[in-house]
Amino acid sequence: MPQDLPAALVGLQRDKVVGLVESRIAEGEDPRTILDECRQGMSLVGERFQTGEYYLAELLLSAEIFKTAVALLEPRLKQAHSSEPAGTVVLATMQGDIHDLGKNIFATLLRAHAFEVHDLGVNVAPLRLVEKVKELRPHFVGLSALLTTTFPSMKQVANLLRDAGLRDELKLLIGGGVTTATLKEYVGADFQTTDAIEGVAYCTRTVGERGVR
Ligand code: B12
Repeated sequence: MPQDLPAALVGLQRDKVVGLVESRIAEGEDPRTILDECRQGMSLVGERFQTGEYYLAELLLSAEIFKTAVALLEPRLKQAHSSEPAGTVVLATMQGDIHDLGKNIFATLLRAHAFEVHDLGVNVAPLRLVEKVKELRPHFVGLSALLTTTFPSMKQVANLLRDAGLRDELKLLIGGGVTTATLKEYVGADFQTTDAIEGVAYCTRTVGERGVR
């Protein structure tokens, strides 16, 4: 049986989700734990969608409730750390994919850690992304994916970066619910995660300990 918060989210009970998030913040609970439970709720929504119990309308509603919860959590997530070393990050959700809740959380947390984030948005073509990398020369490129159909585009980005001679001067991160260690190998990325906080920790570690370049 799911915990209260994931259960309220999969039950699409907006008021209950808001109430639980607010009371747990007030009790001083780690915002990352609360965020993780919201994400579990979204996975349950996905399962119901897959089995045909939920339709697109429910996916959309769950996304709205999730956004409300994140808006409540954001000020607390930002407070977590503040004076880490900064770098530049180009972020995008890949071509054909419009999921952006996870990418936006990653962007928010990076900014909270003093990183300069250039978020290119959703449905971004590999060529457009690489043009932006040529222009900005970031320390990190982060690709977000929630659809398995985007995997070839991710690999294409890695290949285009290599062909342009840019691959060795940056770290390539991939993230999002469908990404795995196997995908990391296929793409040739430096880092993979389904947890934005781990992604931020990788960036701060890489910049702080030995520099990216
Ligand atoms: C909400 C949702 C939607 C919303 C998206 C709203 C939005 N603005 O993003 C809407 C309704 C638009 C939607 C549409 C569709 N969806 Co949808 N959706 C979901 C759902 C329920 C939740 C996704 C989510 O936001 N999770 C919460 C976030 C916070 O988690 P996250 O993305 O993993 O992000 C975290 C980390 O991964 C990390 N992170 C994310 N990106 C990055 C990037 C980097 C670099 C790093 C370091 C970290 C990082 O940070 C976050 C916090 O830790 C999932 C179910 C699931 N299991 O995920 C299905 C799901 C992703 N959708 C699915 C499908 C099929 C669709 C549709 C094709 C449905 C349709 N028939 O039209 C369309 C696709 C439209 C398109 N072209 O993109 C499938 C994908 C199947 C697959 N394997 O490819 C899923 C898995 C549902 C399912 N089980 O069938 N969807």
